[in-house]
Amino acid sequence: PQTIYLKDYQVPDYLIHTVELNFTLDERRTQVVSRLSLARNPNSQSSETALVLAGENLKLIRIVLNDDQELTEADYHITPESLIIHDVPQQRPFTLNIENEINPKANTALEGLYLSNGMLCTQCEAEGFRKITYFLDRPDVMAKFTTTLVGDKDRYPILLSNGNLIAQGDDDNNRHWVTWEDPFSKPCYLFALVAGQLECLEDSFTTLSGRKVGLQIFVEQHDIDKCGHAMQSLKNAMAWDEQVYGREYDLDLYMIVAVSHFNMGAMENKGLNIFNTKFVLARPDTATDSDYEHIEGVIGHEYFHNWTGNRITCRDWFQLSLKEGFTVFRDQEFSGDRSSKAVKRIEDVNMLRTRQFAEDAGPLAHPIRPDAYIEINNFYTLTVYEKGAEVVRMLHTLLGSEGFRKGCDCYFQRHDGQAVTCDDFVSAMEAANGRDLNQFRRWYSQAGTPVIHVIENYRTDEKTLALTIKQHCAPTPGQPAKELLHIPITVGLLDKQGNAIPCNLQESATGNYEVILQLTAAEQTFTFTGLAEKPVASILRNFSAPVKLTMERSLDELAFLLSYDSDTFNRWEAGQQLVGQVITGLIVDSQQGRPLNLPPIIIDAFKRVLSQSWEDLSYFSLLLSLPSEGYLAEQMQVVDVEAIHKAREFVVRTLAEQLQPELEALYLDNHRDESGQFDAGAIGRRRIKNVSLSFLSRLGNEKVQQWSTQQFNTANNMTDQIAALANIVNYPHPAKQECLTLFYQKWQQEALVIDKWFAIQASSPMPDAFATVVSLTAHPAFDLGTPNRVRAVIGSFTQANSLHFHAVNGQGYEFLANHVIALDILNPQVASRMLGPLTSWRRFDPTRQNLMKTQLERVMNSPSISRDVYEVASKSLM
Ligand code: HT7
Ligand code: ZN
Repeated sequence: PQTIYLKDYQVPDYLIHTVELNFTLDERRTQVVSRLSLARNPNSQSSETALVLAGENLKLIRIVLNDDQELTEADYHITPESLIIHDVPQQRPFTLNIENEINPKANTALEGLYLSNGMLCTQCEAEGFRKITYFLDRPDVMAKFTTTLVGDKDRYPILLSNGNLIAQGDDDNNRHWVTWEDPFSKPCYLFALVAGQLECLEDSFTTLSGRKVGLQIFVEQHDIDKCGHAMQSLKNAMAWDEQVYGREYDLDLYMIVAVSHFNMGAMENKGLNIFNTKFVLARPDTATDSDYEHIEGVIGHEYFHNWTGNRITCRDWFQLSLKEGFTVFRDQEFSGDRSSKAVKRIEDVNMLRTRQFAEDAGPLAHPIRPDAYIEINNFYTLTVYEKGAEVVRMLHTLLGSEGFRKGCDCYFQRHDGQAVTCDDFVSAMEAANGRDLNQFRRWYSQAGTPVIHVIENYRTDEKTLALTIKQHCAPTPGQPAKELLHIPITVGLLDKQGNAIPCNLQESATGNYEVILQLTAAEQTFTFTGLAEKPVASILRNFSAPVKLTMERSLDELAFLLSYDSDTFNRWEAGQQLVGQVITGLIVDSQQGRPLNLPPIIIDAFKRVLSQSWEDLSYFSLLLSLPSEGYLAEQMQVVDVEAIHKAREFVVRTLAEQLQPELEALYLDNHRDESGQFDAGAIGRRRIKNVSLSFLSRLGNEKVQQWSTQQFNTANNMTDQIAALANIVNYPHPAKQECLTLFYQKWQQEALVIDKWFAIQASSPMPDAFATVVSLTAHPAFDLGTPNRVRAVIGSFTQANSLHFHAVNGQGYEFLANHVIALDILNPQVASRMLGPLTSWRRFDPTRQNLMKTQLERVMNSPSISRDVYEVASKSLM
């Protein structure tokens, strides 16, 4: 397979001004007629005059040039990936009418036009449009689209595409047609069509300038009672973007369609978002509080793309983080404003540190703006999205809210209607703020997670605290030497009583209680003055940069910060460090066969947290949660899944034993039926109650088992029901099979709830987990063709069940390889994502390394492997 390089970027040789599409819809034989108005790009750098259109799996029927010249086979050449027309007008605009056929039913890759539960829908990002018709399928070719859909009235009563509905009518043979016109120029990856039997929830939103926008959410009939939250989320997002960024919606209609077969979360097609049902459908009894929050986040994300992605798009796919990093930053802030800023930040950092840091330290590490790819679908990564968002967040930190907003305004004003680069974004920030961000730009080109090492030196005689900070970044594939980065490090100081004290730097005594240190050199010393006693420094507040912070901290100092730090992120982080250090010690004890003991400082710290009264109960529940097994694995040189599990479980169980009365009281005090209430208080009470139940479930006592069964049987909301079921499945419980059967019977018509049923069993630490997973893949409701189901079973087992996936007999690895090979034939995109857990083989002991490599090689050598899977497997073996 061919590698594409950023350095080879050239402007398109031809531009497309308008596109008129006509679809005659049919499950097996959809006819596509496309009329393109084209012209040679005056800025083309190439002497090549042939017109090369991208196209895959298309049956070409005819091509007509300028309405009168039907091309013959001598005039063009077809390859598996393109249509090359040898001779087209160079000096004046011309038209091409192309007619082709496609087979949506055979499209199991879910890219292009495909079938989901009888509904026809499209997914064109990144390069799916070329599976619909021949086109200049690249984001810097922006055109105005008019789309006519013709279909059977019974089968396809609803016919949707981008923009505004401008005409409709009836045809013969019980068919009807609708024409949609999108007034905005767009790249073809934002094209969408949907046709099917759909119900619609309607509402409206009046913009700041007084325009009324129609809002429509389309779903399958049985889901119409689960759209209310998505609609409210959309209205919240529209209002937020006006308030925070001054951005209004620009069409008269905003449509969202929920489909059950979808490769990712959702897609921001102009005016016609297509969503995975998982991020639309919610009813208190079917969706958890976290589901509700994710729905609001994803609805916001896709809505925010209208400005950051659609109005201003990417010049090429290397610039993906321009729209994704920025839009994730926007959705994170939106979610933080809607719920708890503290909790949202911790959740985001948790995910970054466990999953993105691992990606950045592995064989597939790449900068947020990659410089080469084989298959672009493999670059919708945590690095491009989540680290990309952290880079935008650092700009926000460095420039301040106002400066950042000025930079955004400048970016929107300069580039509206254009396809631009990450560099253009940074330039707008520079121009609006009079700042030089040249060193900062390296964040876009450099892979790997920098390590920041801090050494403190307090001088009683001078009343100063000097922080010497070093930065270092280990080599990553293709980048042996790293450049120095510009890193904002937010710092606060606490006195012995835990009060904040002014941070007066030697060179600028501002008297502020917080300061942003600008680390730009390999080593820099920052000296704080006027400190009569040694303060406790709170460093990297709010996780101000995506780095690993190392410094010597005693357990006492961490316990102090856990009690007093006013920065909610660092307060939680101190608790994580405190417990993390202890678990790390216990892992070694376990490996060396020593008895495990929990130091009293941990129990005291938890007691203190438990004894305080907390307004934000979701935050409280995070303070009580231990670092995950994934995070602990990240801290180890050689990952030992068994020792991690054993040590962590020992700590949870001991805490449950030592704090049983407090945890029981917490459970009982917060156990009430507030189903249907989604205010912070009700959500927080459910969280804290279920965290307590999870601790107590480790004790295996009958009383707690009964609490779980009772909660399971009586819960009127999915948060409580699934939390109870998780405890019943994850720890020995006499009613396990009965509860699983009851749950399945109750929810078998609700695919998203059944996904939870699969996922819980696949991620269980119980000894029979592997046998269970194997039997789940033979369950009648398991289907390799449904990505949500694949993620629920195979994804949960391989990504959320390290203990069993990494069983030393290698059966987990073989299981994954078998499924990736089978899945690759149907859906390469999802297959390649599923392969991820095998790529981290270097992190394990030699036995496991060999077993994992053997399976990766087997995948690599399987016949007709896709480009997607080949790229991941081959790069991880290099
Ligand atoms: N921009 C969207 C990306 C996406 C996608 C990419 C590849 C294959 C399928 C896909 N579905 C959606 C989603 C987003 O980031 O908003
Ligand atoms: Zn996005």
